[in-house]
This record gives sequence, structure tokens and C-alpha cells, in this order.
Amino acid sequence: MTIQEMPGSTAYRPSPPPAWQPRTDPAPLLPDASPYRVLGTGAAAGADPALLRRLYAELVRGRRYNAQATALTRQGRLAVYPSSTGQEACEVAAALVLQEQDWLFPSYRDTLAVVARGLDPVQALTLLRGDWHTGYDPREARIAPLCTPLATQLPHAVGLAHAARLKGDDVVALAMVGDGGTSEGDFHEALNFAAVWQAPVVFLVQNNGFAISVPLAKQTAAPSLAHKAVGYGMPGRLVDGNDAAALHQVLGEAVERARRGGGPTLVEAITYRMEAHTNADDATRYRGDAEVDAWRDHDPIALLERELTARGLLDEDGVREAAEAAEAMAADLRARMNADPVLDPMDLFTHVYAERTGQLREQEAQLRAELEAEADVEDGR
Ligand SMILES: Cc1ncc(C[n+]2csc(CCOP(=O)(O)OP(=O)(O)O)c2C)c(N)n1
Ligand SMILES: [Mg+2]
Repeated sequence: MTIQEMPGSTAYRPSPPPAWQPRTDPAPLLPDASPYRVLGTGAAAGADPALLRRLYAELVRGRRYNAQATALTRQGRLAVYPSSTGQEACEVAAALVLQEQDWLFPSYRDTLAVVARGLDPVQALTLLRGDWHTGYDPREARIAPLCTPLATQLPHAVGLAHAARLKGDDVVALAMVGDGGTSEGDFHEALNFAAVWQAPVVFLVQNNGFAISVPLAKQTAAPSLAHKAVGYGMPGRLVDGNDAAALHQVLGEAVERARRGGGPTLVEAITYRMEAHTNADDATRYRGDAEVDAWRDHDPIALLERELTARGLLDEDGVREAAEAAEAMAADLRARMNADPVLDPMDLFTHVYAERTGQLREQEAQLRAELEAEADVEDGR
């Protein structure tokens, strides 16, 4: 027996008034039943050839970047690298739909999006190299730091977008998050505020099937992650996350809608993480080769290559040129990452507090004395 069923209970029992209606018609907010696709469908004929070529060059460069960064972890030059191989289309499209004044809020897996937005490939790896702070000036790049705590970048994106709107600035924020991140409280808070405030923000969920070893089926019972949008009162869009042209279109529409004052959108991209969670993970412990192989037939680069070739927009020379450009980027990345960074250990104490505590000043003096003693030994004094 609940408290409300107890005889004589005066507990408040809300009941809707007879004329109750939903505040928002949920039908237009609902995502399509299956992920939206362009490549390999009739819609592909309408795609801009210059855009398709640009996407192709970026995808090829992105994959090579992932391979190079992973190699750098084995050489001890990077502490860790979460590869986005298989997810390059999401990464590249997210960056290319933004204008210069817009903001990108990436998660730790979104280094490629940061590089596709124009950041120096070395700066994008500074954080993962174990260096201090972000490695770049977020305000100058208009890219928030690559975010390791799950989903905390989402309320930040909403706050920035809302503030820009209050100031009358033409700014859209695009925030990236994984399927696992949608279970975080920050995801809920960000989407709720974004919809209530009609903030100019786009949420891109890369559903790559896993949160480390946890498959999507254990993560959520929702019909799709895009359906979650409806509960907040914003549209949900479901898109093939390996189809760069579809992603560019859907994300582009969401960004433009936000820019016009139409409010936020939640986009779920169905993709797959082809490699382990990071170089520190062994994916064979929780998934089989057959599953991974099935996704190889739906590879984002192959899908685009097929389309470009069929339309006569790409030949062998074009494929070679893209590969050579990617190789040159990788060689430069390797060379610069192999140079030892010049670091000042005293930086440990900078930017911790505006005013240093007594304990911190003591530790600072101790470290300075140790470094000076070490330098004296090296100088043979
Ligand atoms: C708040 C918080 N809780 C837990 C973790 C540990 N953690 C790091 S990655 C990860 C899985 C995230 O999966 P998903 O959001 O799907 O992103 P993906 O790694 O697949 O890109 C977890 C649980 C964390 N970084 N932050
Ligand atoms: Mg995931």
C-alpha cells in the first residue's frame, strides 16, 4: 500500500485539468526511424563536389593522424591516445560545419575535430603528452580544452552559447559527447538548460557502441539516444555516423537552426570505435572480431571513396595525392613530437591559486632548492 492509498490520506494527488495538452507537439521533435544517409542514396547527387573532396582529404588525413598518434604512445612520446579510427566522419564534419566565430567543445576522443578546425596537430596532443594545461589558448582557437571528465563540457557549451546570445554575439557552440556520456547528470542538466533557454547549441553524440567495455545495451533502455531530445523539448536527429556527407548536412542544418534563434538540437551519429578504447585497453576481452569486421564494410573513407569514384570526382592520382598529403602531415607530427619539450618544473605552482597558500609557497621553495642543487651537481660545482 502506498501512502496515497492509505485510508484517510490527504496526500496531494496531481491530476491534469480536462483541457491538458502537451506544451510542445512531440511529433516534429522525433528522430527518423533509421539513420539518415546520403552516400550511396539518391541524395548523393545533390552533394557539392568540392565539399565531398574536402571531406575526403580530411578523412584520409585524420586516419593517418590517429595511426601516428597511436605509434607515438608506443614510443613513449604520448602518455595515452584515444583513437577515433572509424569515427573520422563525425570528427571532420563537426569541425567543418562551424564558422570561425563559433565554438567547439570536444571530449578526449575528438583530437581530429580539433585539428580539422585548424589547430596545429602538435598543440592538439600537448595535453595527452602529459604536459601542463590544454596546450592551446581556448579563446584564440575557439575550442574548449579536450575534456576527460565525461560530459562536463556540455553545460560549459550551453553556458557559453547562452551568454553569447544575451550579448547579441553570433556564436553557435557544438559540443561532442560519447554514448556513455549521455548517462551523466551533466548531459541532463545541459540539455534541459539548453532547451529552456533556447540556447544556440548543437549536441553531437557519437554512439560508437561502447563506453570502454560497456556496450550500449547496458548503457540505456531508450529507443535511441536521439529520442532523449524529445523529453527536453528539442529535436533529435539520427544520422549514419560513417557517412560524412550526411553528417555534414544534418549538423550543418542544426548549426544554422541554432544561429537563426531556433534553439538546440541533439544529433546521434551511429558509428563504431574500430580500435580499443585507448592504447591502454584490450578490446578483445569484451568484443569479437566478427563484430569489428562487420563494420569494415561500412568504413567512412571507403563509403566516400566509392561515391567520389562513381561520380568521376576521384581517380588514382587523387587517391595518391590525399595519401601523400596525409603522409607529409604525419612526418611533420612525428618529427616535432620527437623533440623534447622545454618545460619549467616551477610551472607546477603557476595558475593553481590566484594567491599561493603558505603550504604551496613552502613546496615551491623546496622544489626550487632541489633544482638548484641538481644544477650545481651537473655543473660540477
Ligand atoms: C565523470 C567520469 N566518470 C568516469 C570516467 C571514466 N571513463 C573514461 S572514458 C569512459 C567511457 C566513456 O564512453 P563514451 O562516453 O561512450 O565515450 P567513448 O570513449 O566511447 O568515446 C569512462 C567511463 C570519466 N572520465 N569521467
Ligand atoms: Mg562510446
